Amino acid sequence: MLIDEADIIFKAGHGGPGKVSFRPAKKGGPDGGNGGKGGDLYLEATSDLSALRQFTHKKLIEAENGQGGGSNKKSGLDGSDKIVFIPVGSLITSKDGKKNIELTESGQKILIAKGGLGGRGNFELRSSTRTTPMFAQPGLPGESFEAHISLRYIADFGLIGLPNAGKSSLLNELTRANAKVAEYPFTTLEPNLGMLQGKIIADIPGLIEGASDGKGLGVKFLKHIVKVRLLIHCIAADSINPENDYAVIRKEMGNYDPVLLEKREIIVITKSDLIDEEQFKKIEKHFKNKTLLKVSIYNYDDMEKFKKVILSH
Ligand SMILES: Nc1nc2c(ncn2[C@@H]2O[C@H](COP(=O)(O)OP(=O)(O)OP(=O)(O)O)[C@@H](O)[C@H]2O)c(=O)[nH]1
Ligand SMILES: [Mg+2]
Repeated sequence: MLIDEADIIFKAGHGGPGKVSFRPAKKGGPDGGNGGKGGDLYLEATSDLSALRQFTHKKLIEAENGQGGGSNKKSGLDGSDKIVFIPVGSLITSKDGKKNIELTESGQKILIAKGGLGGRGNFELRSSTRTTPMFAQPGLPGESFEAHISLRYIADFGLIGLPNAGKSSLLNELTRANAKVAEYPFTTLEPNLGMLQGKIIADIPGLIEGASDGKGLGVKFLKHIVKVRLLIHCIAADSINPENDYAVIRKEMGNYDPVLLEKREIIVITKSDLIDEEQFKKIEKHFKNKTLLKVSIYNYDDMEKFKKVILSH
């Protein structure tokens, strides 16, 4: 199951305490060092959509605390920063609803909670009136951020179509994604994302008749199509009835939300190596006034042309 929501507390590191210490000599003055700073906590967007899974059992994520100061004016080590990977397209809302942060680009990094400052040791706390402080400062607590994270799919392009149409294969060819491909339907159970020249392509699990009523993997994925800028509707070249394949998907989209039917789309006849030019012409006749493209993952020129067409949108 794809986790697309999570409640989580992010806590930056606590500053380390300052040290109270004195030089061992007879009249030894104060020499307690400062505490180290607590680690900062960052969120970084990743193209791995399943990244929210890490929060299924963890509700609190903390950066490291700063270490306490030592004798001989030795400062404590700073706590190391922590980076938490969050799927691109996540919306992070603070529990009080006041802060909204969106991670829209893979690699984007934000500071979500700042580490607390270390406390000063008694060496630094000396002054002309207080030459031998018997105390030191505790470190300051790190910031904490109580967040609700919800995953939204903001892909530029969405590969849609019946199961087994070759959607994941296209994603793998176009991007460095490593989506599972197999010769049976419903291979893809959760959307996969890939990046093509800075644009995100989503491979959406196959839809079937009745999807809008919850059949197959159904509605869960129709909602993701809403966010996509261009639909790439995949139809297998060796289908018995390509026109019907197309109509089935369009019907489900319309049933779910008629707005989907107004989205820009291109139609791609996949696995075109399985048919000849004449058969393609026949298919073409059924899709007058539509942008139609044939593509085979085994044909380099096809793939290059396909890339150009989608990137021009
Ligand atoms: N001959 C040929 N076979 C292809 C091509 N593209 C994909 N296939 C095959 O078609 C089958 C289905 O491919 P997938 O990429 O898993 O299809 P899918 O649309 O992602 O399927 P689901 O995830 O089940 O919806 C696999 O056996 C692929 O090897 C192609 O261009 N030519
Ligand atoms: Mg697939």
